[in-house]
Amino acid sequence: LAEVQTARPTASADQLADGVLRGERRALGRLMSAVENGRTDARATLKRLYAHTGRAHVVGITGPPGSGKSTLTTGVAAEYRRRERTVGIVAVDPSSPFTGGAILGDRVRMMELHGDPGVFVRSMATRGTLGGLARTTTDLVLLLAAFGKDVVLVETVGVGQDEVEIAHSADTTLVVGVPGLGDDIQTIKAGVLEIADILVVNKADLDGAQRVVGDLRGMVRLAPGPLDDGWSVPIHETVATTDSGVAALVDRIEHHRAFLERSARSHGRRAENARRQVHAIVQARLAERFAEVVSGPAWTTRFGAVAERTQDPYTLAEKILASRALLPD
Ligand SMILES: Nc1nc2c(ncn2[C@@H]2O[C@H](COP(=O)(O)OP(=O)(O)O)[C@@H](O)[C@H]2O)c(=O)[nH]1
Ligand SMILES: [Mg+2]
Repeated sequence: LAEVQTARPTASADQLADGVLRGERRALGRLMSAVENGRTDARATLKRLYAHTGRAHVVGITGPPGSGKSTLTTGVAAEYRRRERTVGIVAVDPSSPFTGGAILGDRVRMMELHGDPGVFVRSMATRGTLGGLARTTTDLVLLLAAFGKDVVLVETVGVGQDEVEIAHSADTTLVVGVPGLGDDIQTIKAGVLEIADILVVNKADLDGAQRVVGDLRGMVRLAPGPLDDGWSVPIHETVATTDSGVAALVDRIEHHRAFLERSARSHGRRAENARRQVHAIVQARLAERFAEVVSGPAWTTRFGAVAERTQDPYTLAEKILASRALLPD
């Protein structure tokens, strides 16, 4: 009986995994919640599903708040649907129309996607998810890929460390700029060239769009794109609200995908992304283990000794490492 009971969680994880592979939306939703809640039993399922996740093309869409990322994401998704490709969307944006921040016009368009069985939308309203934003997002993307989506769009805000990490796990990353950012162009500048495969100037209907295009063109000329792999980063103008330039943007994404497939370096790029991913997992697990290991009054005393300079932090850290206490049970 004991054996049966310990086997049970694994069985249900397997059932959920099978459900996802069969395309059951309910199983997918349940697993996504488990991942978002940082449930460790979701790991077993992710392990099983990983082998089934290589087919989807993952497109990251990032940029400052209000630049039109959600509108653009909707347009890109709709265009992919017209091309008979299925789409998953992960929106990591607290003010996203996907999470209720939309003006009416956007909502209506969004609802069209919601009624389409070829589209699955998941939004994460909070940045403070257990297990870290980038990890959680990457796992949600993985689930949508296992679910069989041809394309997975990931909307994130800004170009902070999390976005850079998410971009590294995407196949194609769009960085969205808009006119009227002023000095913000400097802010995106720092991270942009490291992660952008395609630079999008949205709101091309507004004054100043040409200046942004010019600025970006100057920046791109000064620095090579990610990995310096022979891809020259295009600058693409769109008006997401009217879908102007959106079909051509999808053409460019497909062009980048084809580039990756034929480029000898794409293998290296994927391996490098895998290395980053394993690094992130090891870091997260070590942090978890560390927190478990150093709890309790004995440790309070040890840290107190470091604070009072009767013990140095290096020796204490080395003792922890040497004790192998950080290794999983
Ligand atoms: N004029 C103009 N407005 C746009 C365009 N794209 C989006 N918007 C508007 O910009 C606002 C923010 O859009 P949203 O997609 O929520 O931006 P996000 O915060 O980057 O996701 C909304 O009011 C959109 O209707 C565009 O190309 N031109
Ligand atoms: Mg948004």
